[in-house]
Amino acid sequence: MMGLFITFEGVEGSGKTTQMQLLRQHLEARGCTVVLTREPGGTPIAETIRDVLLDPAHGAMAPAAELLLYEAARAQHVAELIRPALEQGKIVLCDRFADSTTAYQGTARGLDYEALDRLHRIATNGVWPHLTFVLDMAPEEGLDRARERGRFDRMEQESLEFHERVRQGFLRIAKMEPDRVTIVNAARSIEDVARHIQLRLDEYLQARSTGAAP
Ligand code: T5A
Repeated sequence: MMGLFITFEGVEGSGKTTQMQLLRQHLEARGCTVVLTREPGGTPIAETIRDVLLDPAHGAMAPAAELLLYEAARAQHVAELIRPALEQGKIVLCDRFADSTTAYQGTARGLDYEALDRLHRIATNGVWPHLTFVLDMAPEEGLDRARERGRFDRMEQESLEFHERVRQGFLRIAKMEPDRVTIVNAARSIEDVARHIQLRLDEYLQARSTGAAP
């Protein structure tokens, strides 16, 4: 697969969408073809699953049902959009991916990590990010940013303790996979965060050009 797959992770309102748009501009200015997408979602079927997952009226959703719906949306997204784009040599920037399931459904909800890993393998079928940015900040600050947009979705309505566990979940993944996952302090200005991301990407592309990175 010739393309480049970059994912953005972090607590609610940490600035993923903002940073993806800036990185797209940066890459397009260099002549790259960039696809922006998100999870859950990215294709019509997966967006329909997103509506079910995030509807505040679905507070009774069982944790296992939640997990399987996130993975179902991912399986469709990978098959229909991400894999074909990577095979065409494009750069795919994705707002959340399997690390979100590990942090939200694993660390925060307490579902079994091994079961999650098996489901990731089925849903992704070998498609895995080359590079991941975890935008790290205190969850209460991110939720404040998200709140300014209006009504909270079903996940945003979870307790602050839940969102703190999510944050710890992402930090755990970054510790386990330091080559793939970069922690970015997202409490800084938009420009400072963007600069950090661009520097890390340039470093990665340099390593890739010499065969030192996948
Ligand atoms: N989920 C998802 C799971 O539980 N399991 C899974 O497997 C997956 C894939 C998805 C929900 O589903 C959960 C996680 C989520 O709860 P979502 O739409 O992706 O929902 O929700 P968020 O990730 O919270 O997305 P948001 O759009 O709310 O947040 P972003 O994209 O991180 O933040 P952004 O860029 O929209 O910025 C938010 C606000 O802050 C400002 C922006 O202008 C904007 O107003 N901002 C800053 N302000 C000051 N300083 C900065 N540095 C700023 N950066 C951005």
